[in-house]
Amino acid sequence: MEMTLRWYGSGFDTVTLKQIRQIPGVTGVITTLYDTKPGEVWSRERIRALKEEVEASGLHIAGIESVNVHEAIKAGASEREAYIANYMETLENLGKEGIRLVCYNFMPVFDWTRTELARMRPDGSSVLAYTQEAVDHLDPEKMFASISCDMNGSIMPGWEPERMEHVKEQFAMYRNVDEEKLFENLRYFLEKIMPVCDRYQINMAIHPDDPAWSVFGLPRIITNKKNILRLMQMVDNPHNGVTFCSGSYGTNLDNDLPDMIRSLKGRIHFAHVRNLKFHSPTNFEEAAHLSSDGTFDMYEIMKAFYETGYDGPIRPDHGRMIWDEIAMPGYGLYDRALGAAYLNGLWEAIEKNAKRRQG
Ligand SMILES: [Mn+2]
Repeated sequence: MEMTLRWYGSGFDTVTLKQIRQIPGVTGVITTLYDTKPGEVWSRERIRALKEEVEASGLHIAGIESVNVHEAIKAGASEREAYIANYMETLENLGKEGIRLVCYNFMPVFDWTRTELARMRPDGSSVLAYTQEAVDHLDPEKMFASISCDMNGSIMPGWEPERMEHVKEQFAMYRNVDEEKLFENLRYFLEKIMPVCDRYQINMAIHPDDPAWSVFGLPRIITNKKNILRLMQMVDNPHNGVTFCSGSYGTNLDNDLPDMIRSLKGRIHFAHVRNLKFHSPTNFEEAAHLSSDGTFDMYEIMKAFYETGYDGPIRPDHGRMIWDEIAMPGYGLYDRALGAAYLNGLWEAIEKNAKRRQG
């Protein structure tokens, strides 16, 4: 495994490459061209410039999060062919620059959903939180407004203003799309792009839906073990793989995270590891990474990665806002650095124990 940190790029991120380089054990970043829109082709020149900037700091690009999938592809609209062709061109350009990992999601209209971006915890830190009750009382357009008020001046991934302007049209696109149809559209997309992935050895890694159930009546499919295994079999190519995000699959307490990691052996190409604290099954907040601060057993999660021979990038996921840092909610430096150090510590202990047992 390689420990990495997500970085949004100069001009977008409050965290610098120099700071990331100083987190012990972090050798790579997971980054993106943050000012590109879904459906746009990423030019080779811009990818190379990003790569050179990262490498000049002593780090490297361990993967892209995300190359976003255009809504027409997800909804299966007639314009999808052109957008799939653009996506393939972007993959080709990434491949030519030696980038081998692309994270994406297939959530209709909304990306991840939280109902609070700064819930106060008893220790004075603030975290992202979710209650189903709040979503049930909100209309989708108000959701955009309340999220955008609270971004600390930043634009959060998946909540870009351009995207917000077209909520109603986007909902209309999914009128006839149920879960089966969404699976079919995803299969169609993956089958089209697999030849490019094969040529350049690019691992596609689908991020789970967050929360792992339907919101606002929209279909969601990347939510549990049964569905993700179905997707792996549907397009049975090792380049069709998974971003295992413990905090997203973990929103549904029925998901047994270590068991899922073991079941997906060989198909996990990227991992987001974080903890959640549940107050009820539909009311949770993002805790510190430490097991005792939340609901998940982080040792068992890391052990499952170790025991399945996982060798891809891991990144700590959303952190708490601590020590008066002002940053994009979930993406400050301090708590994610603590998360990286903690996860590295767990890994070292698991690895040394395993090697000693082997004698
Ligand atoms: Mn995630």
